[in-house]
Amino acid sequence: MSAQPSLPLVPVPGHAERRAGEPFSLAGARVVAPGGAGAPADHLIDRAAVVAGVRLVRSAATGPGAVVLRLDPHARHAVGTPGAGEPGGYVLDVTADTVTLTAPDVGGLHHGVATVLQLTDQDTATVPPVRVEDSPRFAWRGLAIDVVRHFHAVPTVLALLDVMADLRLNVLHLHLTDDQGWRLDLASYPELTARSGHTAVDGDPGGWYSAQDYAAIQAYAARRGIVVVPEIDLPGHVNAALHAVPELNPDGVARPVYEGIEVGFSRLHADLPATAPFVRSVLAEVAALTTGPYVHIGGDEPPAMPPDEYAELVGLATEAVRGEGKTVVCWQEGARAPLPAGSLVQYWDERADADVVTAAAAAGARVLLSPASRAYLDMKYDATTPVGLDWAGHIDLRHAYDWEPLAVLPDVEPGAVAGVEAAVWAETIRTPEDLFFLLLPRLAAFAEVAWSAPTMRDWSDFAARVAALGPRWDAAGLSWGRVAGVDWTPGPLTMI
Ligand code: TNX
Repeated sequence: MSAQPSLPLVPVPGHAERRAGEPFSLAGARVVAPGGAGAPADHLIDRAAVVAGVRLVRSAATGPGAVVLRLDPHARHAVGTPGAGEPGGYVLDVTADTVTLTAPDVGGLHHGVATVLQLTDQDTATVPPVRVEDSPRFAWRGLAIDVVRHFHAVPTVLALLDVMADLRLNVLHLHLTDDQGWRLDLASYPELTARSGHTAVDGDPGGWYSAQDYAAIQAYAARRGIVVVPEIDLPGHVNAALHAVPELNPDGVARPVYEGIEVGFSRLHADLPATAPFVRSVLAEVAALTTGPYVHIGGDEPPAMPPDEYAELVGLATEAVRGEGKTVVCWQEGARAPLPAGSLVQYWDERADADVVTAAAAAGARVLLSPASRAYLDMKYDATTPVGLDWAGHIDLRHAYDWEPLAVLPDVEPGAVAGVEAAVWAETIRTPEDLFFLLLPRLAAFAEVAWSAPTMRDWSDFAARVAALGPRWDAAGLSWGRVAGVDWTPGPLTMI
């Protein structure tokens, strides 16, 4: 929209203005965070140490040198943005003397902290004087990562959580089970990881999270305002379970390990006595280990089975999740089965008939938009990209940026759209370098689609702002794609 130089912020905020005056120095600053602002304060202290090399201290003393984080139900935010009613907004005032961040909810404080960190000059540890009023367009701004086809160890997930927080993303969806492996250790069925934890695509090394690892990921995420959603994929995509638990097979014989990347061949059987106890115990334990309010039950790409049997198996799963007080999330295929009111249905497959999703939304489900041709960041950038798939096309940076979520399913009421979620499937991703190379810079484009008002979005403005993130990714030791269309020459943006 505007041709004026922007502050180097991604996603672009609803309103931001550069003020006259000297910058605020983070060196020696105090963080004043009364009431429920402890997690955002920790977020700021943790990240300021890494981003700007400063050691901030908690204090109750306001006045010059203070960074004040305050929950205020009346915080006025987001002038003119359509998402002004969504949680997560904040108001930020930076002067030479103080930084004042107010938000009506904790998420807003986290997002304001991310803005402070992005504005921080890494060399001088100073923040320019600004006023920012901002709020998200969509409440759910997610990223799904597949830790099954190839495993991503805890440090990689934590590094990813830092990148997500920086981009104001607030949901990490972990795809924990599939045909190739089982990645969460459960006391109710220890054989799942014992037998299917070490396997992965092409015989590559696998791995799994202990309950402690999972707790550590969730705690780190919470400290950055991110909720973790675990996915146990069923009734298809279950070969790892069929390998570990023989009783889940009609002949009682364990299925062999699967190291390929085909889909749609494995399934649970509703009529086997082992099936219901398995589904109930696994989901109850996963729900109990999960601090957030959601459990994802998969439901995608079931092999051919009678619709009644599919509905019965999905019903078993939704009842188990509901019984633990959690909200159900499922892939779009799950909408073929009756779902509890308030469930979330995740749309991904643009080749399939979307009527089932539209009907579920009309009946009270909320919709997550993950259209593969835009949001599947495991797609190659172009034909020369050395990793990634291309079944949903190529996604260059501009293609990841220039799309309108509410046009994806035009028959779904905008009010039924909970948000958007990117996904990165790991068939071809062997290393953290592969992962971050596919995510960056496209995750920044996705984050702006998720956060910013359509009227604020502009490709060439984005291309100028995203260039400022390259040196930050370098400083964090992350690989990323120096893709065409952006002038990645190092050097700060002029801030006016
Ligand atoms: C589709 S998304 C899948 C995954 C694959 C992915 C590859 C979904 C619900 N199913 O099993 O990994 O495509 O891009």
